[in-house]
Amino acid sequence: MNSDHRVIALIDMDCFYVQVEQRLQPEFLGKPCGVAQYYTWKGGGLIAVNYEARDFGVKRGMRGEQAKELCPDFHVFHVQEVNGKANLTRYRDASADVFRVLNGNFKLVEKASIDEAYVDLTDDVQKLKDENFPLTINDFSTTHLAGFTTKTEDERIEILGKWLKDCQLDDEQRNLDLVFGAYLVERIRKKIKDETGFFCSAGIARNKILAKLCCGFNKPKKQTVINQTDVDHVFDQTPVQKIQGLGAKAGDRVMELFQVEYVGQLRKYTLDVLQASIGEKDGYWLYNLVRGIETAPVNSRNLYKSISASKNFPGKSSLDTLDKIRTWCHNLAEEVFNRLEKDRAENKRRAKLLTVTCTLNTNETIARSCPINEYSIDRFANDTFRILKQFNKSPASSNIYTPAIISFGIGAGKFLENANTKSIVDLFSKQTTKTETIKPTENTTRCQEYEDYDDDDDDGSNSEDKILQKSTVTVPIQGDFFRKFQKTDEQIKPRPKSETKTTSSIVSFFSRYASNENIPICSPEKSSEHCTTCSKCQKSILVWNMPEHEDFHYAHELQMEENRSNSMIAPPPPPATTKISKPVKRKNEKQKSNIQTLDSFVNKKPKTE
Ligand code: TTP
Ligand code: CA
Ligand code: CA
Repeated sequence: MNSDHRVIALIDMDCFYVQVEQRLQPEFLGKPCGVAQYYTWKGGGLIAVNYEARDFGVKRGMRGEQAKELCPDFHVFHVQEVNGKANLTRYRDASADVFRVLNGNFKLVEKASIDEAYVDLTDDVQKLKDENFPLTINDFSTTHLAGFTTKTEDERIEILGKWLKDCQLDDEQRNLDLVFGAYLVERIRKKIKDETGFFCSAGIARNKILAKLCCGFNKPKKQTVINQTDVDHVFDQTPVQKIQGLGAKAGDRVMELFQVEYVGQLRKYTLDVLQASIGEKDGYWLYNLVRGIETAPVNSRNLYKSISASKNFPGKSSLDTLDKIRTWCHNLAEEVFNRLEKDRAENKRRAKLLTVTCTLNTNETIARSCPINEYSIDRFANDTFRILKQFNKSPASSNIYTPAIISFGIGAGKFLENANTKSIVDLFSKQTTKTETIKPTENTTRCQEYEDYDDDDDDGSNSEDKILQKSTVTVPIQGDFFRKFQKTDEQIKPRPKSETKTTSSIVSFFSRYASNENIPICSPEKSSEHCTTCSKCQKSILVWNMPEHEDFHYAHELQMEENRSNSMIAPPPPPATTKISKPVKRKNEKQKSNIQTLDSFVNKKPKTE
């Protein structure tokens, strides 16, 4: 399929956690509210703020008390705590409600984070087109066009009216599919609201990157379309870092290398120069992207890759006795167990690998894995305890644990799909009596996270004595990455065409920087007692956000993988000199609407819905 003819939507819930809390306590609907973690210093740090509060200048990362100074009526909800740690169950459940609606209505839905999803609408659009489905301006009550600023509802209707007419009259029908896509998204957003109570916003475009970009243009409760014919104009005003995949370091590098600020400025570079500068694949991807072409598919993967629970124990709260460690092994095991059981019932799969990550007060971070033979709190807790005990330097007879643990987490991953839930117990019941040996892997520190674990040979068979070692073993948190980064600084420079040569780097340019992209970090003080350092991006993350944070990495890594693989099969790019047609009307440009003629838009068949 020619990717340029796809219609992709990105649907993102508005101030999600706040809406989840308001659904439970509707008396707060319409009032300025936020969600804070714990009841700590100055009312806790805000991780979500609703739009009523944003009007007063309240922002994510502020303290509850600070918000109240700006907005005296501000109400703070607090993230639930179980066993002294934050519990995100109610947000995950609410997310599942939303995904149920999306999955019930569309075939291709990809979970991008706890509150956002990509939907490929191409086939649904085609069906509407085939039946000449009639549309009027009334079908687009919350739709906006990227690149057009409208101050009043009259202006919006005027511009939209012109858009509907132009799309219909355009012989090449470059934007017509987007009209139908926008209609479908108006409908599904209403359905989400009706069935879950939650408002959301959306972006509609020809590809995921454009859809993600424009989703944020008109929030909340609105949707934005980027016409393919307006991409140049929109990109001329889009800072490089606003593009998914070009945020953080990757974006910095691109801006520095090519001396650009806005995406549109990259159009002046030929394919050869881009490829010579940042590698064959990434250069090709970027060349196409700046022309509005991007082919990453929507993958209908809605499940978490791992289920984990973690907790920080800073300063005096560090775990320095075996008793404390045993207690917390049990608490975290219980959380992981409950979520795994729920996941098994809902998703018919089971996790094969348990990974324990822990940071000692020597600042060493350790990760060890062992097979999961059965879902059991005691089993998870015992395995975790056994792993942690291996790093204890105190005499075996003592209750003291040294060095003390300042953070640890348990994660279950490597899911076996379509697992027969009954047979899981049967499968392993005979073997549970055997003595399990969990030996430490080599004495490594600062390992990669378990998502990177690579045990391709494991097909769910249950080798009791199998010691699953981390294939990638040791990856220093700092060192290789930064060395590579510095090397890159020197090596990657735009070269004149005459000097260009194609390169095929194993580690592609963007994948080196990908992990810093659009990650839900919490901005409260980095020294916050509830922050932990993500070993993938080195950002300070609130402990209870780690599961979602990991999912963001996962989603992003997938995205980057797709970008890479798709750039190989993307259609050949147009020559650098190809002109892309400009939109006729621009920002603030008044256009005459003829609302009466809009009823004739697309077709005159009576509406059936
Ligand atoms: P977002 O979609 O980034 O934000 P939001 O839904 O609150 O607001 P918006 O209307 O601008 O989309 O994140 C979704 C939820 O994820 C958010 O409600 C709370 C949680 N979250 C964190 O816990 N920490 C973070 O750093 C971020 C960004 C989000
Ligand atoms: Ca959101
Ligand atoms: Ca989001």
